[in-house]
Amino acid sequence: MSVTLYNENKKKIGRFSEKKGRSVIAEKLIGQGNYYLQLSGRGKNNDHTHPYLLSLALDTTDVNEMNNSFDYATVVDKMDYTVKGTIRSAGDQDFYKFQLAQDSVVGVSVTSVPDNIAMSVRIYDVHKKKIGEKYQKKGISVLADYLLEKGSYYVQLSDRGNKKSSSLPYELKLTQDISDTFEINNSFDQAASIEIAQTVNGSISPVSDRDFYRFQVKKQGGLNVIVTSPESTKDVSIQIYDEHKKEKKRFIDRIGTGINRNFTVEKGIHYINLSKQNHKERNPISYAMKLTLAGP
Ligand SMILES: [Ca+2]
Ligand SMILES: [Ca+2]
Ligand SMILES: [Ca+2]
Repeated sequence: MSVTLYNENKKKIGRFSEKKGRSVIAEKLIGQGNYYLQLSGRGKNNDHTHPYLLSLALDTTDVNEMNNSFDYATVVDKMDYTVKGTIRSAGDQDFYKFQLAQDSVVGVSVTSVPDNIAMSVRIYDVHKKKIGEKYQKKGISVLADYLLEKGSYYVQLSDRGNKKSSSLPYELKLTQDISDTFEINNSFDQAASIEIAQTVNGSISPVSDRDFYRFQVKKQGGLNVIVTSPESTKDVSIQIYDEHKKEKKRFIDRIGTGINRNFTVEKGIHYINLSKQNHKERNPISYAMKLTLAGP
């Protein structure tokens, strides 16, 4: 038996067939509208007087369908809100769209992943350019963080092999962290301007966060760098650059015990960069930093 599905324009959109005497059981994700089904024997000379039974069932439990493309993305307008969806047929793609009013660290968590689905999560910017991708083995939650500038973004969820399907819902949740007010400061060009003797409260987020600050030294002297983070035992890498972005100093210290370093700097613009050092910390490392300058 062969079963062919057509849309209302008589365009074939699916074909399912089985060997002689076998039932055909198939699923297809389709939007609202009119359709045709064509049933036939696969070969010639196989007519039979025995009637077949045809039944159609409709599953409309995933209220977000059909969100299979950017243009039909389901809008998620609340953070910390759980959205349920299903990867309901082979090749199903679920698109969601969200907006950020300010630069943020956005957490994307997909949990309750059905046992047979290897969940794939992709993030796109407003121009539909992919900016991140993460996936897991079958049945495993995907947790990812992204440092994003304000604007609109898309999340795409799918089975990694585009083959599996489940009627069980996954749970998608977006979270937003705006605690580091100096973000986004991940490059020299984005460096936040600070003053000597200013106390800077920042945070190194679990993503590939780098915190760049720019400061001016009015005359050559001894720079003292103090960074403290009482709650963290992790190693942090600190780099100092001159105004030509040339590295002048680099050290890796355990932040929890308090970092306190002194060295001589020339007059002029300098940059300092803090980042985490080779560890998979799942929590943000909040820190306080103060630079002071002693005369020659
Ligand atoms: Ca779906
Ligand atoms: Ca940061
Ligand atoms: Ca940063």
